[in-house]
Amino acid sequence: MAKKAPREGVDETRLKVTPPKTHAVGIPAILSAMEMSLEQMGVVRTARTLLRVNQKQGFDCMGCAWPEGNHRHAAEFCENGAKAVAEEATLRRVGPEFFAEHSVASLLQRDDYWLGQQGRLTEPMVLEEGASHYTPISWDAALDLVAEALRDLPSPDDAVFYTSGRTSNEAAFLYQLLVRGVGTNNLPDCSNMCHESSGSALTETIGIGKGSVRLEDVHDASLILVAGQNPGTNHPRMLSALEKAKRNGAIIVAVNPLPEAGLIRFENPQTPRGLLLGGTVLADDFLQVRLGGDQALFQGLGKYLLEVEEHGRPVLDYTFIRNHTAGFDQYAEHLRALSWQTIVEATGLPLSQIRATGERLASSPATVVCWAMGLTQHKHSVPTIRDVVNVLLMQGNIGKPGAGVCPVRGHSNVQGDRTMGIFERMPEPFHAALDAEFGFVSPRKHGYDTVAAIEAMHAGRVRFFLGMGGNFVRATPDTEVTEEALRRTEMTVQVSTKLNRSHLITGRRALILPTLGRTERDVQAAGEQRVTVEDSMSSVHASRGRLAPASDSLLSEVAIVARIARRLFTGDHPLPNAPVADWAALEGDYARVREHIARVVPGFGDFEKRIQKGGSFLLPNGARDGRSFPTATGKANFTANELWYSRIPKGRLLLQTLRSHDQYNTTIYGKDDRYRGIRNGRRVVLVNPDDLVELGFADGDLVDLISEFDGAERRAPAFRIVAYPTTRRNAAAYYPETNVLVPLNSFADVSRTPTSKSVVIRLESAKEPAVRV
Ligand SMILES: Nc1nc2c(c(=O)[nH]1)N[C@H]1C(S)=C(S)[C@@H](COP(=O)(O)OP(=O)(O)OC[C@H]3O[C@@H](n4cnc5c(=O)[nH]c(N)nc54)[C@H](O)[C@@H]3O)O[C@H]1N2
Ligand SMILES: Nc1nc2c(c(=O)[nH]1)N[C@H]1C(S)=C(S)[C@@H](COP(=O)(O)OP(=O)(O)OC[C@H]3O[C@@H](n4cnc5c(=O)[nH]c(N)nc54)[C@H](O)[C@@H]3O)O[C@H]1N2
Ligand SMILES: [Mo]
Repeated sequence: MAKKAPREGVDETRLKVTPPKTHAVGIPAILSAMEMSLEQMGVVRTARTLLRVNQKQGFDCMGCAWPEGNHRHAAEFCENGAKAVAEEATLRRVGPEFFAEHSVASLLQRDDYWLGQQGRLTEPMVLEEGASHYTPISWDAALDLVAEALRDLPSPDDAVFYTSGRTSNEAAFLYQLLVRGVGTNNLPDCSNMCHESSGSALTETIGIGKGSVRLEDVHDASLILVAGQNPGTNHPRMLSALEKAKRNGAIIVAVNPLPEAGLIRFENPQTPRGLLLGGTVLADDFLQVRLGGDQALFQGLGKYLLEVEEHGRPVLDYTFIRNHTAGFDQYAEHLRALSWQTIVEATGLPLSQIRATGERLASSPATVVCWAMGLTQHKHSVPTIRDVVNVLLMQGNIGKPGAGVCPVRGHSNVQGDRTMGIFERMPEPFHAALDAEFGFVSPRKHGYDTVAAIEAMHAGRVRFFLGMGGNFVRATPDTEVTEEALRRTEMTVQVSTKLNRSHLITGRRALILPTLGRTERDVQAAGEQRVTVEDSMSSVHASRGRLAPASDSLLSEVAIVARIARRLFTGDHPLPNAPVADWAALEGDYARVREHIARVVPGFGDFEKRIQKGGSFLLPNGARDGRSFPTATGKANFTANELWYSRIPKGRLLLQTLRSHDQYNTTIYGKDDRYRGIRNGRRVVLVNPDDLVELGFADGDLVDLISEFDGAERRAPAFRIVAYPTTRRNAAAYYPETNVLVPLNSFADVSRTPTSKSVVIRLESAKEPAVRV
């Protein structure tokens, strides 16, 4: 039942399918996590590690960005959090002997799962031009190479600096300073592929690109809509908050093309009740919407509220609308002109169900809407999220207890990284404060986001790429194009904890710089260090690892950045316009970094004091704290958004690319997806049984997936069909295997997030038999 973590690959020809589960967590989850933890870490390390997850003096779990709350359970346990920890705290090692044994070419034959299972990186490694193998290199020599490459750039904009969302505030702050000191804003990050659409829509409408709720608001809400999110797998601790809300009387409505287990029933491992009695039924209603039908749904909900109001039953909060918002009349006009028939067609939902949900809203005094990738990765994601905001604004559901917008972030510090300046177009006040603090002039020209960075690399306009964490080549769309893009650079550098494919698809020269993970002790000149992170609800707290580092040769991310900066900005030949900082002191004592942050980033006054003894603090949020909305109009903005939805051509399906229960983004823990009943394989495509009949295929058939966009075809070979209760004409398959199908030039309007949840595909009988990797 529970899965192991073998070193070898999995033979996917032995794939098994059983009916999907109707509930989440419970005993199987604990067993699964414990088994993987014991395999990877052994008994003592498992106990020591899992007891420290999300405790006030412990480390922040890397599993997700869901907040911890003030009252912590003895083991703030979550299966997938435990797996994320085991993946990092593993006792397996990838050292120089490993690289001597395996050529890059042979490693390229392995899949993401196998690569990740080999263990932690231990030494800096270099891949010289034309070499077949990585070889060891000293830290000094490696960092000299990086500095030389950056000094030699014809223009600072010829370098790209990626960030993934595990990087701490301290490392991220120094990193963006380094990059801006080099002279560019080319700071693409994982957020570009993730919640960028949320940030774009929320900044325009409520004046801050973050959520407006605290954890207590979720507990106290009367109605919670969970749209485009699979918390049972990706934010398991959120289920506890939903359960609590439920006990307080909340109604929960799930909006999803898939009947996801966690939303249907939840067995809370923290309470005996959850383990013994079969758990809580979480979702009162399940709206099985079409992919990309959410904009229509929210416009429909707005239309319902408006109609009720206009029939004489007061459901809108006109005091709020008058005092705090702009644009209501145009929005109402737009809703009146919209036909119910269009809404029904676009959502695929019965009118009665939309109206019943409208009625739930009408009678709710406080509503929260939560969402994740199901809303952010479509062409019309930004207008979709604006329409979520519209509905909440109608009833004054922003900036009052138990109500608000709740974009649920993914990576544990992705929100903090953005607060620290990891963004290709930070607002002017940030630049001004940075310049004043460090006595230089940071560049104002906007940099590349992820899509632009790949395009520029592909066009041969980028010489240097550095990845601060993450797995750029697997996380990004259009795998073949992206791989070619990276190969066209002069040098690729990856600061990483674990081996992944981004170490294998390289520029002419490549470096692996192994770094400390969150679970590990970080000792510097001034002693043991803490770092800080910001969760999905803008709460900042410290994180401190306790385990012995995976190897004596690891440097922290802070140290790596500081040492590159010293080489570039100090000594006999500093780069012109260098930021002025005592880099050695910053490396030696992260409290010194926090002093700078406190002076540059609003809301971090008294930073050091506020994170003492496990303390946390909320960053200011005008929308949440005082219904003040720093937008262009000075008010919260209603927006009238043209309704858009996918028209799927005949004989085609719309594919969403999503996560299984056994992965963390591009890190594959195993090849099972327990809740969806899939074992022993990932190359599956979930299709509605009626569509299979129509298309002339059957469960178990092996097919190629072919995406069609702008006249170009992309093929992902050999996927096994699984008949699955997804919405008609909507298919699902796992990322990253299907990234090859996501076109680079298909991205969301405004936010430019790749449309990973809406790829038009057709199925063809497989040309080749199943691949064994
Ligand atoms: N264990 C684990 N935890 C994780 C991660 C992980 O990979 N593994 N990743 C982390 C990261 S970076 C992120 S961003 C989050 C991701 O968290 P999620 O967003 O939950 O992740 P996905 O698997 O992409 O799931 C998308 C969900 O939206 C639904 N969906 C897809 N399209 C639509 C649509 O058009 N409308 C609606 N209403 N629903 C739709 C899908 O059926 C699915 O349930 O999780 C974070 N936490
Ligand atoms: N098709 C499709 N594509 C997607 C998505 C999708 O739903 N569909 N989702 C998108 C989303 S939401 C996201 S967030 C991105 C994720 O994109 P990334 O953040 O780039 O990918 P991860 O898989 O999280 O990165 C894993 C790697 O990070 C490194 N790592 C782990 N911990 C640390 C650390 O503490 N420090 C450092 N330096 N390195 C570390 C390890 O080497 C590991 O191999 O993918 C996006 N791509
Ligand atoms: Mo994400």
